[in-house]
Amino acid sequence: MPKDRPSEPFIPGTPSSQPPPLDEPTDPAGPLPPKPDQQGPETRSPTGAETSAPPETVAQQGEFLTTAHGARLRDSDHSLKAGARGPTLLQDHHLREKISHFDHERIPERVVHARGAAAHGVFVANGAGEGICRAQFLKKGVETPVFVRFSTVLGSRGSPDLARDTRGFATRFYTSEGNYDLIGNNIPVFFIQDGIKFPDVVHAAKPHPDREIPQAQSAHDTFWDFVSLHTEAQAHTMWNMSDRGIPRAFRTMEGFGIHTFRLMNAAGETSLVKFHWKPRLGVHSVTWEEAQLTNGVDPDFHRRDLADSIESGAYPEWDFGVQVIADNEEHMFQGIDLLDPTKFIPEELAPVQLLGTMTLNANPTNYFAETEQVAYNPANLVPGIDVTNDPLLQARLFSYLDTQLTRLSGPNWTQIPINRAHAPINDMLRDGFHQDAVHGGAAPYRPNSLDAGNPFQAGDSDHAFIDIPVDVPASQKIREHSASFDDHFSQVTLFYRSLTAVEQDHVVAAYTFELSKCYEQTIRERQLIALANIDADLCERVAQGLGLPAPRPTVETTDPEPSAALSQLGKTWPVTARVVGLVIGTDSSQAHVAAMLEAMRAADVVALVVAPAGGKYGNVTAQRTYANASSTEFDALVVIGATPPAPDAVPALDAKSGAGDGPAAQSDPRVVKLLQEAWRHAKAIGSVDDGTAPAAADIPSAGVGIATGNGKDVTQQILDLLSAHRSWERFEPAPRA
Ligand code: HDE
Repeated sequence: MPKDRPSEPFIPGTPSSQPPPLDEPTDPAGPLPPKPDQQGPETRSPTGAETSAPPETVAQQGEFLTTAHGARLRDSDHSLKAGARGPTLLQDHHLREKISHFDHERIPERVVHARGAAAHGVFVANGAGEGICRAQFLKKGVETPVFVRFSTVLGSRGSPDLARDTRGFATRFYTSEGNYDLIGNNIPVFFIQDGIKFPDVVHAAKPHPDREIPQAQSAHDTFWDFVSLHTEAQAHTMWNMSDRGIPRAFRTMEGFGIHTFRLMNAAGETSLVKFHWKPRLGVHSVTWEEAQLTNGVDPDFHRRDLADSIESGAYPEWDFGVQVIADNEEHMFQGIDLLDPTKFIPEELAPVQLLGTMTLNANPTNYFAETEQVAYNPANLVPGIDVTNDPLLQARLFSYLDTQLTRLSGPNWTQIPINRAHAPINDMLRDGFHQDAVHGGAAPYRPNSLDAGNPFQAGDSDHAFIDIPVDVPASQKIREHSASFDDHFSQVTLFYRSLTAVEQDHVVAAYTFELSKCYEQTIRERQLIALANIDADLCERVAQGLGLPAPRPTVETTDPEPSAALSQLGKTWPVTARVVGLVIGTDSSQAHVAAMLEAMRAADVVALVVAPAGGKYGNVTAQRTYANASSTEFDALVVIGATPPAPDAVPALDAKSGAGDGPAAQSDPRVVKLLQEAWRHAKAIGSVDDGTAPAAADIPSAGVGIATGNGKDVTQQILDLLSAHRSWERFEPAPRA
């Protein structure tokens, strides 16, 4: 399945599989093939049968434009009129078809998770799951096609990728026993404990209903009003305020199933599990300032990163794993209520056991057909995997099916190509809008004898889905939650205390920023009480930033054992497809630039040349210019030689870096700005051949994360620095109380 990496030099993102000619083509020819990195859904019938139709023919075929009914069109550029200057005729059926279809191109966007990007891939099981789960796709060596959609929760479909928000991580496994959808997030805990509160939390977090602002963010009164009153939301909110809320890329995010699920093996033994996705590249984030800049300069940052890395052959990979807990009627584990989705299990208490690896290796060919129309459903379960009584999960089992009825216009959304199962479908669901299957037979009911009894119930045969029989405790019909759901703070303290000093500083800054955007002081004061219940120092520092007194806690605070696994810092990871900007001037040594490009590419790093203007510098092609480059698109920068002001520089725009005498005047102000931002964001910076820009940007040559020396040394140092993601040591942690 994995394709060869395209030959170098290669920059992903070209719009078409073939470079366009200058003049409009006029010789009839068939549609161009998709780009090599693209793949559509498998060509399956609505009932899951393989078809022989090549994928590229299922949307368009032949060289001539036709109507939707297949009649060739002589002309589609002019409407049919009574004379060249006369009125348009009602009989123009082609105009009507074209405009009418256009008028109906939009469908409702998802009420949550509207903004997303997706990719095709494959999951390969390592066999470690066979002992706990009978699902076929977990058997050793079994390869299962997957389609994964990542998303933000709050923003509308066109909102920016780097909103501070939770990310959706929805995976469909097209297994031989039916579609299995694991619809999780990049955060292991959820806002609410009971699904009935979902409309409340979403209404609070969405833009205010009167002005419909702010878009795609939680920094507003209604959000903080809700979470400070409904304190079970504090756990999730803390994760949002941490660096997890602003990921560097989808491929550097963890994924979590959140709820506890019940597995059953071939012998009928059951266990309780939490699902995890572990990214091979580590868990990394951007800084808040980068997030804000990126939302302006490249709102598609995450979407682009996913598509580009796949197109360039750097396939994102995750290990799939489970924390396994012995099944028990109480659904408890070491004091943690497994039915409470605002709680997680620290990995130190139950290690994640890996069951296989997922590789995303193809981009969709059509956003709407695939990414927009994919419709996940937590009720899509396969034999061996079942739900628990988590009241949040229970409500989801109703919601997803329901939402698709409106969003995809009727009950036959399972027949849309991206939603078709790869397992045979033999249901007795009939008719409805957009029925694609042509069912035969006389008896869509059972029992029947007219269709010879078909389809038969599978009974206890191997591949039948089993509702795992579990005892339901003696109970009373009641609208309440269990007392064990009442602890809203201890795990929030655990999470906060497990972060390193620099990560905690980010949390403090995030709370301070968000609350400072609220208009109502009472809401800030109320949230400060929640913070006092979490950690006194955190509360003190946020209160200081808001100019308010720090309140006393209202509950008994706890002192939990920190979990080292929760920090994102302190290890090294592969640098695959991280992006380095090589900043050059007109007189930079082309040989040195070419050598560094080669060395970076050999290390699987994407190196982009940032030059005074576009075009070629000897054999080196400029991919960015001083005018269009943004520091936020690079994980590291290397300046090669002098970078004097380019002709289009406007030094006076930046008095600090461009104007006057001294080193600043010797470097283009935009290069200086690139470096200053990279420095502020703790990114690795290198300089070879006496680059003038670092001095102009006031960057100390012996600073942490600064690489100097010859090109070879600098390359190695940059790769080493990148493997740790950032040089956070550059900054002193803020003083603690
Ligand atoms: Fe969702 N959620 N959700 N959710 N959710 C949807 O389904 C809903 C919840 C999650 O990329 C919707 O097809 C309710 C938890 C993801 O297409 C909708 C409740 C978790 C996605 C819906 C929850 C999620 C959705 C919107 C409380 C993490 C995007 C359109 C009972 C485990 C999937 C759609 C994609 C999407 C409802 C709670 C994750 C409206 C009512 C908990 C990743 O049906």
